[in-house]
Amino acid sequence: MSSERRKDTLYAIPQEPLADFAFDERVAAVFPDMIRRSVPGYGTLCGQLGLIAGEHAQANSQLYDLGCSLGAATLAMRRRVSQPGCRIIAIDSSAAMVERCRETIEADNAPTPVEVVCADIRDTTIERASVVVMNFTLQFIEPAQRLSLLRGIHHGLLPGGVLLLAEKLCFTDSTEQALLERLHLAFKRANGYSELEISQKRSALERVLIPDTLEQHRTRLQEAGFAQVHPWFQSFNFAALIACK
Ligand code: GEK
Repeated sequence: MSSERRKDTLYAIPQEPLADFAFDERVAAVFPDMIRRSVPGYGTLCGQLGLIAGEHAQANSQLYDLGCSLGAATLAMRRRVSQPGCRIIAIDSSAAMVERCRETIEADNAPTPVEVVCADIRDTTIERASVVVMNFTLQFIEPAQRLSLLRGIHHGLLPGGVLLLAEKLCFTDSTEQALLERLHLAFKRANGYSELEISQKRSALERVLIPDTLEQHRTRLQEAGFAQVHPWFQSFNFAALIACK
């Protein structure tokens, strides 16, 4: 069965001990279903991201998808980029994701060339970039390493280049945190996840996915050199920003 149709039941039965969440073969096999049922607004966000990339792509430049997973953002960009001489570089450190991503990209016939690379984005040099996408990936990077990663991205962007950053957020205001977290839980329940699945996934992610507040993102992006930072989308506790060089 293709990964497009496989249901995420990874946390449906009790797991003891419960291992930290990892982007392994089991996750890659159910990833489209997992992300669609877990991240509110994901489909809308990917579509609009393609449109924004199309608006900012510069002729003869590179577009990056950092933490590409199965290439949803890469495909969204590829379908919208019409400028000549563009190339998309999709990078992920999970071999299981990269293998499936390559198959998806090969099956797509939009003309912009795509290179899918298995690498750690912390070791990647960004060059001649007009658009860099980091869709729900910075949250998996050690917090102490986030600023230097963003500095590298800023350095590799051309004048007028943009970083499209999407992340799960946390909030300093406890009422806002409680409300948006409750709505996210309701979203997962409405998408068929059981209480056991929700609580086991949450525990597995606890040490792996560390969210920041919108203010932390803004401050860090400015410190990395970005001249302007604008939120352009939010669904519950998930948001997308555009940071302009
Ligand atoms: C999407 N952007 O569908 N280097 C490279 N890849 C990494 C690293 C790293 N250091 N750390 C994590 N990853 C995608 C969704 S998922 C988000 C991105 C989620 C990769 C990891 O292997 C995984 O594929 C991806 O970042 C995060 O729009 O599952 O919530």
